[in-house]
Amino acid sequence: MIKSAVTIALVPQIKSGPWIFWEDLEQSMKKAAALGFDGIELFTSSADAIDPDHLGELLEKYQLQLAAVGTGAGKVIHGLTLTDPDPEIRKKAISFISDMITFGAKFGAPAIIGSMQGNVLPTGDREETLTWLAEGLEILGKQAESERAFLIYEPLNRYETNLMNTLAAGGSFIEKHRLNKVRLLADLFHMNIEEENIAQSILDFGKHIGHVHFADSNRKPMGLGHTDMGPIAEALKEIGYEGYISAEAFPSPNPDTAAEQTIQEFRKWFK
Ligand SMILES: [Mn+2]
Repeated sequence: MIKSAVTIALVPQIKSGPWIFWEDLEQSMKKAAALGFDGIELFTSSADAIDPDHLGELLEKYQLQLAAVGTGAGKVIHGLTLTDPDPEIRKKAISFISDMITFGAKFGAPAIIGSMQGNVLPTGDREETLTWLAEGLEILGKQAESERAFLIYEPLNRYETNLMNTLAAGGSFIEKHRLNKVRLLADLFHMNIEEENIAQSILDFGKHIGHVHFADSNRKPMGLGHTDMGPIAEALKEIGYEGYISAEAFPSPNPDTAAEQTIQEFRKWFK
C-alpha cells in the first residue's frame, strides 16, 4: 500500500527550505496525525538531536510511522560530503550518516542521502569522485542492511549536484556498483527539471525506487504548480510502489494549509 508522509524539519539553519512543518516536533506530529498522514519524515541536526525513547513515545501516541530521516544537516552544519577530496572529511561524512542510519533503523526508517553526496569540484576528477561516492554508499548500504533498514540515494537537479540528476543515472550507478541495499528517491520536483518524461522514468527504473518526494513543479505543495500528476500516479501504481509519498514542499502559503493541500492531493491520486 502506498503511504503518505509529511516532512518536519528541526534544524534552524535550514528553516527556509522545502519543509512543511518546521517548528515543534510534538505539535507537528499532532497536526500530521489529525490530518491522517501515515508517517513523518524528519530532518534533525544530528542523530542524537532527539531522544529515541521520546520519539518512540510520540510515534505511539499519535499512531504515526517514521517514514525516513534526512542527513542534509551533515553538509549544511558541518560541511561534510561523501565526495570531499579530503579523506578525513569523507570519513566524518560516513560516520555522520552511519549514526543517522542507526537512529532511523530503530524505527524501521531509511536514511536519505541528498546533499551529502556533494559535487565534482572544478578541480576534481569525475571518475574518482564517483568512486568515492560508490565506496560511501557501499559501506552505508551494508550497515543499513545489518540494521534491517535500507539506504536511499537521491538524484538532485543540476543546480544542486553535478553527480547524478536522473533516475536513469542513479539506477545505472546502483547496478554498475552492485549497491543492492541502496534505493532511489524519486523527487518529483527534481524530476520535473531533469527527466524527459517523469512517468516513463518511474516505469523504467521503478524497481530501484524506495521513496518519493511529493512536490509540484515550483516546489509548492502538489496541486499548486503545473506538474501533471495523473500519469505519475498511474506509473507509481503500475510499478507496485509500496513506500511513502512524502511531502517535501515549501510551507506555502503556511504549514497548516500546505499540509492540508498535500493530504488532499495524496487522497485524490492514491486512495
Ligand atoms: Mn527531495
